[in-house]
Amino acid sequence: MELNAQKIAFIQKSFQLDGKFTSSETINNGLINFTCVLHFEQADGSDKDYVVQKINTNVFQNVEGLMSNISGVTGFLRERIKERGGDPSRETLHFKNTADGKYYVLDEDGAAWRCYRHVGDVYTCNKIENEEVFYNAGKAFGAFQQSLSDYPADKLYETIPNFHNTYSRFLDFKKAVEEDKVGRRASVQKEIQFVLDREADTHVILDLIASGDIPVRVTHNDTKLNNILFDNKTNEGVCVIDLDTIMPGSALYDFGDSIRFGANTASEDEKDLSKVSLSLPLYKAYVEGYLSSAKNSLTSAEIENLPFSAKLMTFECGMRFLTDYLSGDTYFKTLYPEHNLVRCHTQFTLVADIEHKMDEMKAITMEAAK
Ligand code: GN1
Ligand code: MG
Repeated sequence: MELNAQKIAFIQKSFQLDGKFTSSETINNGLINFTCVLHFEQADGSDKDYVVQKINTNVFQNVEGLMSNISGVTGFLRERIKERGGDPSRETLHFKNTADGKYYVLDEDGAAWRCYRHVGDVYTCNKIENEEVFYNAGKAFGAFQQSLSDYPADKLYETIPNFHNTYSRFLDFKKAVEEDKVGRRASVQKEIQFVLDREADTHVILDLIASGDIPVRVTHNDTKLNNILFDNKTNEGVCVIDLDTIMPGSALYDFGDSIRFGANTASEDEKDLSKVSLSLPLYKAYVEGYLSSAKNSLTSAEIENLPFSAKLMTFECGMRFLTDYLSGDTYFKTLYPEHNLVRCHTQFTLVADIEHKMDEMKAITMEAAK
């Protein structure tokens, strides 16, 4: 998808952006929203850059609720950042509002758009080349969770109900198997069995939450490596982005999802499964970084379950890819017909590898938590 001149003019006017539009680039990191950067030349010759997103309203049906969460959370973070002497213009997102004070605008086709200031001198990462960067990712997500520890959870609208309720995801999966909408079921019997064999895992964290052993916190819920901006010079994680799924949840969901994506030795859609494995050095780096900022607020049940959460979040994501494959690829963006199945295979290969390495992961976690 490309933005045409008419759409760019509409966005510029709606969000009252100064300057003359010069160029744009699409960012292909996310599997849900459309994202691009727009450059505007200012009267003094300098550039002002904005990130513009078309919100996927198939996934986020209440845009008003979604954007009210995001403006609430970024406003809250801005105050925390100022208190600790940080730079709020780089360390949290700054959404632009429209003339009537809204943080999104609907175009003539009813599509919802939003816009935030581009943060400069940073990079994003889809694959970790160096352990220090992954340590910094853990530190940044741990600190993000800490900063939101006293955010009033009752102010948050649940943007996607049961987002990391793995049991409810399992029921959705079984329904997709039963319905077999696009006739793919017969070709994925092995994958279906892989899920069925692990049903017991799907309610472990839910049970711990229900018994009160694990607290409900305000969590990010989509802690992929590419949802952090790293500083070009220091490699520190300066800003956590993609705030669409901030909801009450478990710290374990955030930890586990970071490992799923970032400690995989291959990409999320690698076709050569011999390249897919859980890197123990990367796991160690992330645990150490995460605990360096979050340890004091975690309960012992949370710490003990960090390795399991890596398995569970990888399993849940693989099951979601398989569910979408069985349902005809209606949720995640796909680039080719088997894309969701390829992603499912990488996730399940990683789950099996995590199962083999569980004892080592537990030992690393306990050592880092000392
Ligand atoms: C989606 O939008 P993105 O790419 O950051 C998805 C996550 C999945 C991830 C898999 C709202 O995240 O839950 O883990 O793809 N986000 C939503 O790559 O469903
Ligand atoms: Mg994202």
